[in-house]
Amino acid sequence: MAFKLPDLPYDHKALEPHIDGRTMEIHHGKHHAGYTNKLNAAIEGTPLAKMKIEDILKKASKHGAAVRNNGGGFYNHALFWKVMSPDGGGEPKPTTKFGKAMAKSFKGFDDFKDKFKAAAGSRFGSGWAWLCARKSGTLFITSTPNQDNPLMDCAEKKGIPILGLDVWEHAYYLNYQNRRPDYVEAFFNVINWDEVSKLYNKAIK
Ligand code: MN3
Repeated sequence: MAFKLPDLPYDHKALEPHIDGRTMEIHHGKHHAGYTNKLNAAIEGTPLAKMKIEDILKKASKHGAAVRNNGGGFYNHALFWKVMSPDGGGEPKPTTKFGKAMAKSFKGFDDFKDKFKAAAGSRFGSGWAWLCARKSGTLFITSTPNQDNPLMDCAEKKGIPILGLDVWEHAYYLNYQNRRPDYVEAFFNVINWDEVSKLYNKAIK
């Protein structure tokens, strides 16, 4: 097996009341596991089986729908679990490299929050909202449809994702039904800014 479903870094219920345990259980154990299994089936016996997921995604448009959708689903969810924590929330530390990049790229934390919420809210149907880094160190917000992400050659805006929010209905429907804005607002209570900061430092290396 080329790719392995990563364990959740916390208990299913750890993000309650913001994200409920049953949703996390199905989302990780069924949806993410499904993308992982289907990705492995799609690349089995091909040269892709020996490649890093990031390198596969960079040429996503060339590999066909199964690799694009399931490779994206595998990568996106692995990032999503990492950037959340029961100890999350608040704001990034202003003195770190990442904190300084945030201050440079947005007019304060509320400006960032408004723009991120707008990206998550305006994505029609299923997709993701992202905070991404450019190699130059600046940050930008974007959204992608389906399981696409900003690493992909077919993305509208390309960059290195350091924070992602799943806005597929399967991510919030049990607890929030049609109230996507409430789910997006709740996400801010569990963002693991220390991890996002680490991902930023890695991205600009
Ligand atoms: Mn999902």
